[in-house]
Amino acid sequence: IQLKEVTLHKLMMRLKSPFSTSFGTFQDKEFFVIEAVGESGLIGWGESVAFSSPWYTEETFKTNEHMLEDFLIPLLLENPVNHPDEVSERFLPIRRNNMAKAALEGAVWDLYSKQLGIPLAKALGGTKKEIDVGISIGVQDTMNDLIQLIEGYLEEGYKRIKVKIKPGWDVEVIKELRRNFPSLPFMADANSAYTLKDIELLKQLDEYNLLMIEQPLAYDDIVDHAILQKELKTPICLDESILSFEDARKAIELGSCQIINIKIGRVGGLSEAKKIHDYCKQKGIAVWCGGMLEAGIGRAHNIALTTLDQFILPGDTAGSSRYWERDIIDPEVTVHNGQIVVPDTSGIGYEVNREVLRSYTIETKTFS
Ligand code: OSB
Ligand code: MG
Repeated sequence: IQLKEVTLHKLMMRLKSPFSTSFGTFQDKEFFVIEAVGESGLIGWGESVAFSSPWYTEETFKTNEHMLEDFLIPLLLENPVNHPDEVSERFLPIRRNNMAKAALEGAVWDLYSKQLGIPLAKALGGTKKEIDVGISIGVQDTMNDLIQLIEGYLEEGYKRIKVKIKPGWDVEVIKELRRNFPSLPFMADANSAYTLKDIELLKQLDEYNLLMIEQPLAYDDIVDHAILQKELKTPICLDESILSFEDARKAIELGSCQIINIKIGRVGGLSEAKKIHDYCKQKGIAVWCGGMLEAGIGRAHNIALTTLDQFILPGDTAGSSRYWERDIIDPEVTVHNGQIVVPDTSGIGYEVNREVLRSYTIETKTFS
């Protein structure tokens, strides 16, 4: 695979409704669509997932731009790669900046599978024809708002509900939800809002039969999570703490979690995501695919990854209409009975709609 030209499309898309977590609220999403043109003339698409502020990890939309322009794109234009797995190897001299790396690597994976004429899911080794999905709901103003939202999403068929919690919006909320929905498969995501000082509060969550509690403690911790897991019946799922295969191996070894949320951007690309998946399968650790409020291209990559067989729990990859007035792909991603049908055409399996893409574009830059 030799890239002839890479275009960065700088986009701004507004979420239909703001999304709140323990660390902040999102509404406008700035990101890059990466268009990588191969020597064959075929096009691979990638999407950067860092947000505008460094709240979730240290990366931002602007650090992604800097890394892509000044380091990553030049490294790939220089020489061909034989396989997409070589992209992350080529990027090894560059520390972290995983979301920038993943955005470009994703475009190469799409191009590679298009050159082979097979779906990206198949190129990754995935076999599922449809995937199960859940939905992640941000912190709401009132309990009533939250209950109504959940009822709506259950009607749409989502297989599990994730609610965001934070100090002051936690035990009471979970208790009320369990009272209202006695058999609902649901879970809580704290996005690192607690410390071990809150252990009594976190232990109270054990009473509500949650599927898991996601990232309760610090974003860079695996030691305290291991201490906490010993005190809880509820499985801990790590998100922010897992940035690589090595992180996953160490967390599993320490007993810091029983479940891992794999996000392609957070771990630096599809090749690393697959490595983590394979290791978790070997160790009997369940995984699911997390989300970064992606537009259609990122969503398509998530769908392809989720076809791997250790993705045994429903992920956060909801339908396009949960986020956007009009997504940038055709067809848009739709969910029926809590499932997304995996496309069977080559590459990511969705067409980028140029007209819609242009309508959200602030700037484009081409490198060759
Ligand atoms: O922790 O998984 C998270 C959104 C923004 C930042 C972090 C997270 C989330 C979500 C939403 O939970 C996932 C999605 O619907 O894309
Ligand atoms: Mg999370």
